[in-house]
Amino acid sequence: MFKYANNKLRSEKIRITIPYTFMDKYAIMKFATLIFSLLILISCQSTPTQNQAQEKELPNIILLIGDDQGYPYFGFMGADYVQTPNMDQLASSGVLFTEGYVSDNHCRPSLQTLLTGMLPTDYHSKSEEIFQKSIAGQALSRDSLRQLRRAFDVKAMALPHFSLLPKLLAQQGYVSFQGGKWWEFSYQNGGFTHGMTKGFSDQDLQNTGWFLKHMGGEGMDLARVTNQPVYDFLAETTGQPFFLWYAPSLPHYPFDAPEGYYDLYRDADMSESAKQYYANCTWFDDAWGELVSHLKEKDLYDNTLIVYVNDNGWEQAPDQEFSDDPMRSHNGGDKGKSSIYDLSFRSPIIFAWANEIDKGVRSSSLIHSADIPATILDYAGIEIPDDFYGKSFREVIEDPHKKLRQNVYGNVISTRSKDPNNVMGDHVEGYWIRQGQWFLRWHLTYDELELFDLREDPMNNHDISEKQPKLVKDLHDILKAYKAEKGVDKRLEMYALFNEK
Ligand SMILES: [Ca+2]
Repeated sequence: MFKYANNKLRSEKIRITIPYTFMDKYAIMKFATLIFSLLILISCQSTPTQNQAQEKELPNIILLIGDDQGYPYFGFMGADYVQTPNMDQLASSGVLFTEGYVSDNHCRPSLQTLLTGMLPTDYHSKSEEIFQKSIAGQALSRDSLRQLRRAFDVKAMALPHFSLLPKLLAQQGYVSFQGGKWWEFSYQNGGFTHGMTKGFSDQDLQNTGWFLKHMGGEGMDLARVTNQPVYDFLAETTGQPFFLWYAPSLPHYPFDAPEGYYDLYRDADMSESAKQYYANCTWFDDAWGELVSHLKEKDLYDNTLIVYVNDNGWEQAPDQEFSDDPMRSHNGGDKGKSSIYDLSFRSPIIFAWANEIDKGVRSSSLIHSADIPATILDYAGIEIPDDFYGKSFREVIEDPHKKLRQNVYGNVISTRSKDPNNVMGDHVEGYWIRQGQWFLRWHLTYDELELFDLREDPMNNHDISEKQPKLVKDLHDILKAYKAEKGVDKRLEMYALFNEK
């Protein structure tokens, strides 16, 4: 594990970080006070023995979520030019699904899937219904409607109406903590018992920097500044099974890793943007390694189910230089984030639990990120709600030769713009599907239908649709059926309303 507390730090934000040594002392003091309080509490109360036995059998659960981490850029995925020792350790300590896919090409909808087990299009259909009910019978001007709809979206007012992972886990006595990126207003709004993101006022939304509040506010300090709120939560809730949503905004922009991480790449034969991006990848890895050390120190590691997934893809090969490119320095290469290519959706997915799951297993089974919350509920002994799209992969984790999905597919409502100055992208209708070695992209708005052979062409550089008309038709038919079933994604109507005038 790397330690850079004494190095000269590169980012302004990090310069105000409390050194780890002080943090540790502070944590020990708080922990000692807490233990003392608990001892007093235990002497006054007795917990039913049955509850204690039941709680002991439940695993703690950590959902470890990367932000803009391209699937190739890990040591365990074969990238010897990126240093990710702690993630390599995690991948080898459980079952690694190398062919995992997330539900969208950018963060918010992809994270909503992890929270609700639903596809983004279904999530937004239900959200729209809830909004319509909330305004039923009111005569609203178009302007008032737009303002109400925007507030409803930004404050994630539909969310409490869904079957949320932390709330479901609470049925079995789990306490839960939200840390990191969080677009859903506050941790309480997502059903967590504890968390970092506190929400915001209407006034905050008028101020400069409101977008940072919208992205997660206080939560954005996780890993980039400190893991301490997580350690405080674990100390406060000792003895109860916990669910931890650990979603640092890393390796996401800004590429401002402390100098020690950048030094690992300084003399490497690679572009400047690659050095900066990989330094952020190592920063994520190191924060995770520090949390693992803490769990081991507190004897919590062996009974913790750890699940890793990233939110959306990213393209940054060692020789690609994006430093002076306004679009790609914020979004990476064209095949990654906010695109409709394999790299935009693919993520390694890892399940590790020292007490229960076999080590060193690699599976090429297709798995969807919506399967993660379903699998977590299965391990926690909780029934999977009917509105979940995801399925439990527990049987595949126990027997990795099994296959539960023949294909994975989905739709997106935004992609990169053809206008190089429009870094926010265009609202579009787009679909994608992975089956076997094939990836088909259907950008309906731009009238593009392309097929790629991932075995020959993992970066999707050579469209072979003309050579495989039957396969293209079959895959296209699956997507047409999906489109017919789902109808127009409600997000397109919502953004059309926002953009009126
Ligand atoms: Ca992201």
